Amino acid sequence: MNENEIKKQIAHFAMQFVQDGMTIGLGTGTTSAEFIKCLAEHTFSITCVATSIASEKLALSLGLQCVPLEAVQHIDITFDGADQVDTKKRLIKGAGGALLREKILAAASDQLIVLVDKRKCVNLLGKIKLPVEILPFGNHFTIAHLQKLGYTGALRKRADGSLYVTDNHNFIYDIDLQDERTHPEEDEKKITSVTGVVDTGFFFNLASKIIIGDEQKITVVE
Ligand code: A5P
Repeated sequence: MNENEIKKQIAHFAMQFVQDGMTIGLGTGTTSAEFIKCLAEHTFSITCVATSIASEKLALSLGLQCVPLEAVQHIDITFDGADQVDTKKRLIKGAGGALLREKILAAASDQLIVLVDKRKCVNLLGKIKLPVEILPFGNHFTIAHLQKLGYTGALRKRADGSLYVTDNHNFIYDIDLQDERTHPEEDEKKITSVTGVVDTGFFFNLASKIIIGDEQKITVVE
C-alpha cells in the first residue's frame, strides 16, 4: 500500500465518526483532501467549515455545503492531518500553511480528530520544521528577535521564489527544530512572546483522537 492509499483508508475509517446534522470542520493538506473526497461520496446531511481557501474550494467543487466560520455557533468535529504527533497527542502542523485557521477551528470544535500515517508518530516532537505565522509588517525585526532566542529558520517561499503568503495575508517563518524538544510548551511560550508572531504550528491539548494508519492496520489513540 502506498502513502496515498493509506490516506484513503484513514479517510474511509474516519467516516464512522460523522453523523447527520453535524457541523464538520475540514482540515487542510493531502490527508484532509482525501477525507473531503470521501465525505462527498457519502450522503450525510452536514454543514462544513473549512480551514483554508483550498479546502473550501475542493469541498464546494464536490458538492459539500460550506459556510464561513462566522456563520456557525458550534463545530462538532474537525478532521485534520498533522506533520508530527507525539505520545501525548501534541502536534506540529502547518506544512500546508494553514496552521492559524486550523488552530482556530480546532479550538472551536468539540473534538479534533487527527488523521495521520504512522510515519508521522514520534516520541518527542522535533527534528522537523516548525511553521510560525508572522505579520509581514516588520517581519525582519520579528525574525531577528526569534533568531536571538535561538530559533533559526527561513521565510517560506513558493516554488517561483516569491514569498509564501497565508490565507490571512501573513508570512510563514519555518523554524528549524534541529533536535527533539523535551518541553515544547516552553518553546511555544518563548516564540509567541515575540511581537509580530501570530501563532505557531504547535498544537497542545487540542487533539481528541488520533487515527493512525500504516500498511497493515488502522488504530485509534483516544
Ligand atoms: C496544513 O497546514 C497542515 O497542518 C497539514 O494538516 C499537515 O501539513 C498535514 O498535511 P498532509 O496531510 O498533506 O501530510
